[in-house]
Amino acid sequence: MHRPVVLFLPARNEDASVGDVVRRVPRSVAGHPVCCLVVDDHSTDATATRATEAGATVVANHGPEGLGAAVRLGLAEAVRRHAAAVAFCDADGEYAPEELPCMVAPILAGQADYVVGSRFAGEIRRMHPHRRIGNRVLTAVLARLAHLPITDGQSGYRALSGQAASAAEIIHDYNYAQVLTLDLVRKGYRYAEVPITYAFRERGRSFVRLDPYLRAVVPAVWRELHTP
Ligand SMILES: Nc1nc2c(ncn2[C@@H]2O[C@H](COP(=O)(O)OP(=O)(O)OP(=O)(O)O)[C@@H](O)[C@H]2O)c(=O)[nH]1
Ligand SMILES: [Mg+2]
Repeated sequence: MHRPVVLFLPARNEDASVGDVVRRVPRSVAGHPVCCLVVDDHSTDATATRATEAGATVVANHGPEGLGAAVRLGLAEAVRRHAAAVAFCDADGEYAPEELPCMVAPILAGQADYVVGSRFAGEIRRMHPHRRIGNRVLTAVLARLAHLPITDGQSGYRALSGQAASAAEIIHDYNYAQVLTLDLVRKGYRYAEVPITYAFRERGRSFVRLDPYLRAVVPAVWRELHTP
């Protein structure tokens, strides 16, 4: 019996889109059954119900803890299920679950341990201009810190080998984007990018606000870099 590929969706108040995203997840990838999890943080809407109706398994944090904490839990659940590969993407429809096979292919082939779906190497159907600039600037900083030709430091579509998932440490609860990459690269895991398609969310509400984002991310990156 093949080990599963786990795809988890962090979700907070995404009942308008989560069901559709779950239904589009492939049933299997390269002979591996796909297990779809939704990591819900006590959403105040029908996220958990819509996710369950669509066929996902819902796992929950103890309270609203943040996106970093949600990804930490998703990775732990995938490790517990002995996943051959684990991927995650937003539940808001910005990323295509149909692209899961491309995301995990370098991992299943043994060529990479950590794959980031790059919107800038792929196709961006819609992204606000200020977001585009912000992504470019933060990506340039991350590429420099990681000493890698990273083209999309803030992508919400990523995949890890089972080993990388069990070694990954996300040092703050707020988000994962930069600290997860620095953590895995510094531990020697092999990084790869694949081009993906992206379209800015049409429904629901983003958790990203520039000021709190930078206030949380900048000190966390500093701490990550100074952790032996
Ligand atoms: N479980 C959980 N999920 C969260 C939390 N905050 C955000 N999410 C989910 O994580 C995913 C990414 O958050 P988004 O708000 O879409 O962040 P973003 O993609 O950078 O911002 P947009 O481009 O505006 O969508 C979405 O599916 C959210 O519902 C949280 O505290 N807990
Ligand atoms: Mg999003």
